[in-house]
Amino acid sequence: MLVIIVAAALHSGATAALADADIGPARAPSAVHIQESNAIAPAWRLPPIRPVTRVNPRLANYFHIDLAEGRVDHKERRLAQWNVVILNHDIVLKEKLSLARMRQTNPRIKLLAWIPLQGPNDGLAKGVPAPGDEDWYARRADGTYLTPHWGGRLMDVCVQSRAWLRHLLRYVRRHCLGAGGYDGLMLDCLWPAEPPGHDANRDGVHDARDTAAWRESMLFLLRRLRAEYPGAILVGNGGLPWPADCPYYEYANGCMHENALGDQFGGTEWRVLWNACRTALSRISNRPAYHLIQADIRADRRTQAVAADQRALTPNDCRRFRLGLATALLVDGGYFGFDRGDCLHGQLWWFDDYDCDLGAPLGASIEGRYGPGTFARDFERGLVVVNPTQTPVWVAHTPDSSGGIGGARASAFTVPPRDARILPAGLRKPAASPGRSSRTGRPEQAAEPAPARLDPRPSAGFLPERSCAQNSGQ
Ligand SMILES: [Ca+2]
Repeated sequence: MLVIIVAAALHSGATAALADADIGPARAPSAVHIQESNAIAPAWRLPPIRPVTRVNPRLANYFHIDLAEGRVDHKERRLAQWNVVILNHDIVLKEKLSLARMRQTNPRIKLLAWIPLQGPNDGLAKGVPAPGDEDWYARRADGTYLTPHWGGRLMDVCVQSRAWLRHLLRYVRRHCLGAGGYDGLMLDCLWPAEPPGHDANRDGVHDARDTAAWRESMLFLLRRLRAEYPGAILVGNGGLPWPADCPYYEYANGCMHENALGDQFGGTEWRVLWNACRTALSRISNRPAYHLIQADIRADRRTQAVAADQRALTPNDCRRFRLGLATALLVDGGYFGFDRGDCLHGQLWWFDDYDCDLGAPLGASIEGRYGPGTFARDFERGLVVVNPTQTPVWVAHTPDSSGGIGGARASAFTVPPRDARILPAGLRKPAASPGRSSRTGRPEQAAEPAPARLDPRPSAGFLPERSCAQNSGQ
């Protein structure tokens, strides 16, 4: 059981791709193609400890693994710099972390308990039967156990009248969602379907009835949680976001897109990120939406072993960072995180880009202002431009023009292909005329305002030339 506990604690995330090919040891570092000569000195640093007043960007920290780099001073105040923090309750107990102290630093913070559906952490392990005829582990049709790439065994969410999920509900009630506890849960491995080969209904064959049984068990969990905790934030992680027809959306606040723009879960293209984001947000109604865009350094065929020791970001890491961060800013309900990735989520990586408070959005995102296929969004104190196309986009300094960036005292700049820029500025006010409606973002969002005048006061935030890829020695 100890092995299982340790392995589960090391598990970060979720993937529906649980084929046996994924279960073997990590590839040797020699297989990784990283242009180290292009690597840029760290780019990240420890976050500040000051009270949080930032409105945008909205940030999420998937902080559930206890790593040496995460054992820092003022840990609560540093973690509180993110808007959403996902915490492993084992670590909270072990380090005596105070949720109240985090809320003192950031009164609007949302703290979610990490609930690993596929592998108990220490607290959840108590009371789980050992392997045997009466266990709660997932099996194939031939009776053999299913093993995930993080080790241990997968859990069966159906067997014995959903004994594992009932156990989990008792844990949540007792340790997570009581008074003074977490604001909600991040249900890891909340997959839309059973892992490949799992005989979920234990009838000796693997077929569509197993998918139905799996989903119904997950819906049982979600319905119970929503009924008992109507105001709780319930977010699930299925690796890639849930598909549009997934019934979980009815009860959840949203889902995570793990390894966004990375190559581990198959979502390298921006269009995958954008479509999934819009789909997920369109399915959330009657409660606050949380779509967690969790980008990381698992890209360019970088293995987990290499990601664990990475000390710098490559230009491509920085590009994906900017693209993910800016994309999250295009929508309401988008939250951005950036770390080492699957099985390594536990960083306090802070970037200059996070220090610029853009304020509130002045409207929905706008498609095409800076060229076909581009997206932009105006904020009280800045402008976001996303260029997912294959050609550079020129954003000109055009004072008082009808389609430009108002009176910003900034240099004109280029947004390279498949990249993004955020231009901070002084306080902007919405113009009186409503402008045309946006074709992007959430459908209920306000119409695009006419371009607003920018206060010429210089900003201390990150100008395009100071964004991630250009930083060094931070
Ligand atoms: Ca079956």
